[in-house]
Amino acid sequence: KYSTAVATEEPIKPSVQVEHTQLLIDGKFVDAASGKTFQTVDPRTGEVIANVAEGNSEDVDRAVAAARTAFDHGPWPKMTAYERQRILLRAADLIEKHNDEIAALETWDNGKPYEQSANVEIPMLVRLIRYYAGWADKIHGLTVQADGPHHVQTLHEPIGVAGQIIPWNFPLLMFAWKVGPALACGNTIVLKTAEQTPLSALYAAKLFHEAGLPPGVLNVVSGFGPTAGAALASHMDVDKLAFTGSTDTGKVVLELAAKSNLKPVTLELGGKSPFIVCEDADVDQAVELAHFALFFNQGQCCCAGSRTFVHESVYDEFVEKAKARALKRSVGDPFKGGIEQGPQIDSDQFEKILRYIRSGVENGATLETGGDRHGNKGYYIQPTVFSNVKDGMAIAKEEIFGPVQTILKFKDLGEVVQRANNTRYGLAAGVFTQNIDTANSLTRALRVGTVWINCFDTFDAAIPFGGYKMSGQGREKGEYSLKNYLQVKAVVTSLKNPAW
Ligand code: TXE
Repeated sequence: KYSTAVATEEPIKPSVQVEHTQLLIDGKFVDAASGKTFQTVDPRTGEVIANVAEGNSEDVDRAVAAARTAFDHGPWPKMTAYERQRILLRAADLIEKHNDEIAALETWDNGKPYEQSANVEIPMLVRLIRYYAGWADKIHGLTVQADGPHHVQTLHEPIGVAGQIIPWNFPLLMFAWKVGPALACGNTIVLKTAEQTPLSALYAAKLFHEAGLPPGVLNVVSGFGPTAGAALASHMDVDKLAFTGSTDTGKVVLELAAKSNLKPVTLELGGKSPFIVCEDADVDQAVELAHFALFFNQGQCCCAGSRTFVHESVYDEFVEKAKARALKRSVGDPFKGGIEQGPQIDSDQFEKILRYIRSGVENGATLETGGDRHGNKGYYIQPTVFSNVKDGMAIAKEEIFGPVQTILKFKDLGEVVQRANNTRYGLAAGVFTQNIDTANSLTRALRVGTVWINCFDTFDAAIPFGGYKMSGQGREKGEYSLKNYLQVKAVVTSLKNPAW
């Protein structure tokens, strides 16, 4: 049924060893204070890859203390911007040099196709670090025209110790989105990785140290959310928190930040992004793009085009072609060439997705293809397509975060705008049309942080990303991200001889 079905074959052995499983605190790899470890698992098989040090609040305290010292006593924030820039550029070079090992670790721990890790994601990480290195020596304030005999200027200063909590779907890209701007601005960092994917960030962070990053500037703590994550969010000595993950956990960390020291928080949360195929769209292109928008990264994207709205005039043709495309999707061992889809991240996500598929069937959506696990080992799921989906169904309202495409029918643009916006989320949208007026009108009407027109998932270091409504607060990437990591100090100097 599938062009490649290797989920039941012996998994390919990754071409990399796991070198780092300890916490990275103050420039050194150390065990957790409790001595505890947890298992990180290969999603292809459910087998253990490595035992990793399990950080808890005591380790977060140690890491924050190291970051505090590195911030308060330098040299990092006080270095010249040019020196900081050079260290970031060297780190990017080292990551590029180790591209294939890092990609192999990422695929092993996460399950995403190796070709995607090696040819897309690690190069994007390198690009992003170079982009922010470029900003390091271009951060400056303003001179301000104020009333009265005063000379007024603003200084843009690093905010201090940044706490960063990242998810498992793009472990290294989320690492880069967080550490790139924070380091460029001269902050120090304690970053907590997701418990499902602790390995690649430890490797990358080590390379930052090899590039000359002073000890204590970038600390990486592996561990669980309610322990290590909560300790970071509520820490009194953390000056800023950046979080990517679920909307529910976003609410928790915002509350922890508010209840502790009111640290500012940026949040990048879930989504249920509409992908709108208008009646004048090129159907073949739209099918391919909608397929990519949903199935990319096993469907585990916060901005996945997870509500495919198709105009009634092309609906039947679209559904037939979307089904045919899903049937052609190659599913299997992500280390194998030509594989488009690997396993889901873990058994929790695997079960959650299968529950949503069952609910779609029970609620009367038409299961066009897929609907079950793929193979009999690991967390693989068949590419699944539902048609005749109605707005009220759970599969149309909630974030499935898996390879399940839901196709809905619409009649006119006013209606589709209203339905597309009728969600608590507002992360992204895709618009597929050849009419510039339709594209512009839809873009203005959609309440989302990104609109992709005749493209989807176009990410670039310079393009800001973030959500409206319950998809988040603040923006990452681009110039916008810098302001998350800067304080503004107004400096007012009295002028003795204003008449001159
Ligand atoms: O997310 P969590 P989970 C969505 C997606 C997925 C669902 C659940 O729908 O199915 O969330 O995934 C840390 N204090 N997204 O459970 O809990 C946790 O350790 C502090 C969308 O993995 O949000 C991890 O590092 N931290 C998303 C991070 O939060 C806590 C990507 C994310 O985990 C914590 C991932 C706590 N109390 C899932 N509890 C996206 N926006 O891309 C957990 N964490």
